[in-house]
Amino acid sequence: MNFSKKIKKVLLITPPYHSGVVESAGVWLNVGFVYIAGSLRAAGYDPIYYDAMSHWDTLEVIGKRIETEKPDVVATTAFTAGIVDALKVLKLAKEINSSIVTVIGNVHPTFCYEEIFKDHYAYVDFIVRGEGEETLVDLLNTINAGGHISNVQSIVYNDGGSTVATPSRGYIKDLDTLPLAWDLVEWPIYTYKTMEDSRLAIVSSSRGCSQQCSFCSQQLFWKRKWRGRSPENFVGELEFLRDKYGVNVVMVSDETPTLDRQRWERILDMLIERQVGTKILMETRVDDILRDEDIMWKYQKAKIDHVYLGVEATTQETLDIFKKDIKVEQSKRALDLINEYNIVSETSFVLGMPDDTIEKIRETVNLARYYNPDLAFFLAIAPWPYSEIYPMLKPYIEVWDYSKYNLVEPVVKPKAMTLDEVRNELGLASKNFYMDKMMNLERLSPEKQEFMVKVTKIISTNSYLKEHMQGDMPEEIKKMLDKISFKSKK
Ligand code: B12
Ligand code: SF4
Repeated sequence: MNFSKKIKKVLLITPPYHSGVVESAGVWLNVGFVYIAGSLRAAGYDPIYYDAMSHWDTLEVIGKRIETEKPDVVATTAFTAGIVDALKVLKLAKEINSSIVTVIGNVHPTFCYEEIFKDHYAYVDFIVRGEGEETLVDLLNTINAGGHISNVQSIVYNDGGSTVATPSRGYIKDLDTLPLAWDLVEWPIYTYKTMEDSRLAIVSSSRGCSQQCSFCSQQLFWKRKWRGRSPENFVGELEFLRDKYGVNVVMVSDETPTLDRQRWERILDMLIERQVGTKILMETRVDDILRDEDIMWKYQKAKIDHVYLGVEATTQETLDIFKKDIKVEQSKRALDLINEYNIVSETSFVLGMPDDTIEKIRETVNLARYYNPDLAFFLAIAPWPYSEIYPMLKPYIEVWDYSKYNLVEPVVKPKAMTLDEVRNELGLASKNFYMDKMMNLERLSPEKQEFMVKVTKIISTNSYLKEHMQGDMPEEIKKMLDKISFKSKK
């Protein structure tokens, strides 16, 4: 491989991929790129953070930006559903200027690098596997020094027709040492739609997950290892973002921020003592919430606003297939606890498994009502090709286009259902769940009532969601929404 010019400018581009659903709730930044840009800059490079996804930019617009910026490197990122569009970005970069070095990272390329090089080697120079900060800097330094790229750990490249994967590097030991390029973020676009005057950030307090859910990628990506930032470092960052950029709501990107109880409690204490005031949206595990029953009041006082628990299934049989190490009753209790403290409770149910039937799915929806989260997401199982459950799902896959592997579109055909039937049932599940919520609004606290009305309005006005929920909300719900919003304006 021969790279003639010195690398300085690195254009980090998020792929123009949209699954529509989460994006209706807010505009979300890419914290992975904020980390990568921070490390590149500390090593003397000139990174540009370009969130084409959040701008809803087309390939044409992206092309113009590449032409204007004239970068030495174009780098992008892809989980499985985003890989098709991410590869289009790299192809475009090479078409504009074949001397641009192209790089891709994140979970899908980390595992599916052979497939990528088999079909797309003409425009993908490097894949970075695993954590990107040290590897990308090492790669670019090696190219600039004219060194042997085979000495760079955790990369994959094409060498005269064969794919070379170098040995994996260890994980970054101290996450507190990583610089973040927050100043490169275009802050005004990032908002959370259910909150007025919001400025939304995504912040990472830890990396990794110690569980082994068979459908999930994260346990494999982090090899079931977990590392946390110190409470001082993390809480300090929330204060910095609040004071410098006006961030008043953050999503914590962690798989399990609560894993180390001592660290987590210290974070809560600091958030309370220092009156940080930033609203926090987070996910965690059922067992950690049960463990924390005695300090749930601290969650509330620390302004934890939403807790998402991956319940995933309502029968013990499916929980066992998913290797979800929880019991049905534990999930119910954990959601009750979150509700007791007036925190918005969210959960998801993964449906469309090979043995699912219309009756079974409807039963799940009834059980979802019994669980009583404020928000429930009825997801279509996505057969990520590197997941543990993949061999079991493979015979039932009917759609091979990765861009549909987004938990929204059904791609696995149950034995006794068509894909259209699964799509229909998922839509009905959401519609019925939220209608039920609206009919029983008075059971919720005033804060939650207001929140649910805003959410239902987003659902009923978003054309993409409307389509997925099998048509419009009934007239009585629409009238009710108008009436309630009139009341809350007064
Ligand atoms: C934040 C987040 C989002 C944000 C994304 C914001 C954005 N602008 O990117 C939002 C809310 C929009 C989102 C949406 C979706 N998401 Co999401 N999301 C996450 C979440 C919670 C955190 C990701 C994160 O920020 N991690 C922290 C950073 C520091 O780590 P990182 O991103 O992995 O980056 C590091 C490395 O991967 C690597 N790296 C990554 N990219 C690159 C690129 C280069 C060049 C290099 C060198 C290195 C590198 O270096 C980084 C630093 O070390 C994860 C779950 C989780 N806990 O990780 C799910 C997750 C990534 N999402 C997932 C999915 C499925 C989706 C949706 C399809 C869901 C849906 N149906 O709507 C959508 C699709 C997006 C869309 N546009 O429609 C799945 C992907 C599964 C898979 N294996 O494919 C995950 C893993 C959740 C899960 N457990 O299933 N998501
Ligand atoms: S679903 Fe959640 S708990 Fe399970 S492996 Fe993935 S990130 Fe971990």
